Amino acid sequence: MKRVSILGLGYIGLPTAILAAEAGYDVFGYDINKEKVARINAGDPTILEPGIEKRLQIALQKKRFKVSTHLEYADCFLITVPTPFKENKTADLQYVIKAGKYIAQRLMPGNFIIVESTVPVGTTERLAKQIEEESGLVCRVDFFIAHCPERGIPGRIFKELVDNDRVIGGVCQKSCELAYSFYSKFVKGFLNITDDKTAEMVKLVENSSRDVQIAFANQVASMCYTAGIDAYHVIELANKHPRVNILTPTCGVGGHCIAIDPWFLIQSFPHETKLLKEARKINDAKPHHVMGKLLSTVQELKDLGKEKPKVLALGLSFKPDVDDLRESPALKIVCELVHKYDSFSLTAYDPYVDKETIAQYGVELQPDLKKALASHEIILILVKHKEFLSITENDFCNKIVLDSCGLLNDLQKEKSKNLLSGAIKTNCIFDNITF
Ligand code: SAJ
Repeated sequence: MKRVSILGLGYIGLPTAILAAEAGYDVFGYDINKEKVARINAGDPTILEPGIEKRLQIALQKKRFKVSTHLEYADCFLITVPTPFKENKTADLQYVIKAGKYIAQRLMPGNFIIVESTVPVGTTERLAKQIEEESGLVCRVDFFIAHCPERGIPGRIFKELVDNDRVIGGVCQKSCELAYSFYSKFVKGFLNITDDKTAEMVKLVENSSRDVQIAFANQVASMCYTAGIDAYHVIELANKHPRVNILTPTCGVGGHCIAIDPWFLIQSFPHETKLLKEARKINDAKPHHVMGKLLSTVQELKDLGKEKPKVLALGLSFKPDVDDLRESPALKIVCELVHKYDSFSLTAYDPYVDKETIAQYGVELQPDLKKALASHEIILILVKHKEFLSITENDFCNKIVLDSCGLLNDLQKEKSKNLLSGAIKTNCIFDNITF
């Protein structure tokens, strides 16, 4: 196995392509987006990930990696295309199906296909049948296929793709062997061998498990809010138990994985997924709770005679310390507040996203954190970027601070107990602590 074609050069496809090139494969990246292809070929990775720019440029210079809108013949085809869901919350497999079509046009006897995209249980088998029909080749005889779901978190992709254990789900022994041989060149984690359906299920239960755990954290937060106690402090103390690990309540669950993958199980197993549906409902409701809290705070301020309060939203990406805006609850909250209401003005600050990108959403981005804090009355903390740990007592003095992700608790821990004593009121969204 020498030549590898990777279909879909996004958050997983591109770093995987670079790792494969570094491991000595001749890697051909394929993407339908012409602009992206041109930028990647010019050494611009198009995504923010520590070290990616340099590693991409080296792979290009060494001629180990080429990117095109044309799919190259290869020994191994790797599918890393997105699998979003449709309006009715069922999996939209159009990109996987199209990837299968393109591969079928190039497939040669002995070739091998890996599906890394997250898919409903049974998809790899159906894709194998589709490719058999379209290529005239026979699966398990002429070509081989495995589902090997990715396990990488934006912001730490290179480390996680190398260090994490993986699951290799082949449709037959030879498929498992080929996938094992491909990954063993650059993965240090353990390569667990299983069948395709098991691998599909493993990936979906991993992400669904996280969604359920986040929903639990969000419910803890709601209970603490009603009880008038600090949820983040409660969780911190509960987590000191050796077998308890409650996650962090936030303004919602975003990204392309955790909020979507449970639906692939709900679609396939409607009677066995009551807990998953409830978790989705709880997590999807979070942005609305946050907006409700902001609106009532604005009203309180107006009742006190403030004409048009100025709100600063901190953080827009879907999670801390990344530029990724996909399905971001913070962005959703900010867009809805900006476009639906004119009783207050709202601008945002996020050190990871650029002004032009955010302007497309009709949102104004502040260039300087400290100046922005000084010129706004209400601070709505949406994402806990590490840069916000530089906020001091003075910055929050005489501000109304609404915290939806536990930054205040971290600031308080990081510095001193009385750090935020200057704030006139901190209506932490799901904790009711006044510092
Ligand atoms: N979130 C919370 N509270 C938490 C943790 C996360 O509200 O305590 C929110 C985040 O703010 C974010 C969303 O959940 O909006 C998802 O973030 P995440 O960090 O949990 O996960 P992703 O989407 O970046 O990546 C997940 C990972 N899966 C698991 O941790 C089980 C990653 O390993 C997968 O590779 C990825 O999905 C994927 O592509 O499937």
